[in-house]
Amino acid sequence: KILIIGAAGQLGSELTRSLADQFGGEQVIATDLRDSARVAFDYCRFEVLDAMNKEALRDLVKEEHVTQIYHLAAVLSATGEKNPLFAWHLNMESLLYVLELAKDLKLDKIYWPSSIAVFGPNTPKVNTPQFCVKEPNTVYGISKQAGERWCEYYFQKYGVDVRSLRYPGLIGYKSLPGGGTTDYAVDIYHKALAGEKFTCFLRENSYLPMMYMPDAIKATLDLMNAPRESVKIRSSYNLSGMSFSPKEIYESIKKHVPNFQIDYDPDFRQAIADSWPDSIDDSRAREDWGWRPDYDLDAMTADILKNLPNFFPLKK
Ligand code: VAH
Repeated sequence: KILIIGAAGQLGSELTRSLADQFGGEQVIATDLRDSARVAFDYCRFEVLDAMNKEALRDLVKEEHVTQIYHLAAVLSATGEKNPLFAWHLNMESLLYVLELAKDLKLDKIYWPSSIAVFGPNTPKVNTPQFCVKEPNTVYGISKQAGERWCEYYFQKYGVDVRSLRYPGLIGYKSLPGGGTTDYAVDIYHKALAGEKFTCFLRENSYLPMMYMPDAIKATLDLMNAPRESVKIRSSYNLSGMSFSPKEIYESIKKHVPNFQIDYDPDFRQAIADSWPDSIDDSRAREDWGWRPDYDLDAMTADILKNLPNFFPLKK
């Protein structure tokens, strides 16, 4: 059975569906902190689970004969800066519980998401390489870098088959903007469709690596379904879809919504964005397990503008 921790989050709500499609809903146990999330999981089992409750996690894994865990629960970059020690504690302790469990119970595979947030101000900004200086200056980035070290340690020392991707900013239409620095690129579509002006919390020329959610899901399943020996990087793979600035995504939307207006009012998240790369070299993911993105900015914009109104019916 497949257990997803944090299934109600931005990535989890879409990845859980794809895992149920691949393995069958009866093989998937979606868990999240909030019982209110249950309604979204009518196609698989749902259980309330606090990622910090290691006893409850162990009991669930043993009782249900779980063989794979997708550990998606984490505090994201912007929210993390408001509560650093809580973010560190949740992001790190919960990962260690999962890795220990995988070692003790010899679980088949573990998935844990990393992020371009592992890179810092002195990382090469353009075509950031797989191996380079990483001095993240956000708690989220520090926890992702430390998490990558622990994943590689548990693989090398105990043979735990844990796999990871350094996601760029993920953009989808099936969840509302969250505590991420890249979530301006989710919110902008909602504002465009609501006929409202969009105030962006980043500067117009803030280039960031981004990815449309269907590509992120494809990359995750491709990595997890790859033969063990082809997964040569056990920290976390660089992954790239596209790079764009707020100005560029605005222009892309404007082709469909001609009178859409934007203005820029950078806040504390600008410093976070400035510490991250502009673009990512994901050649190792392409070489090792055949990664290829499908979506560019205009294809993503067309797909979101078409589908978002059905998912979040516009307030009349
Ligand atoms: C965040 N969406 O903004 C996440 C992601 C690269 C950004 O890790 O925190």
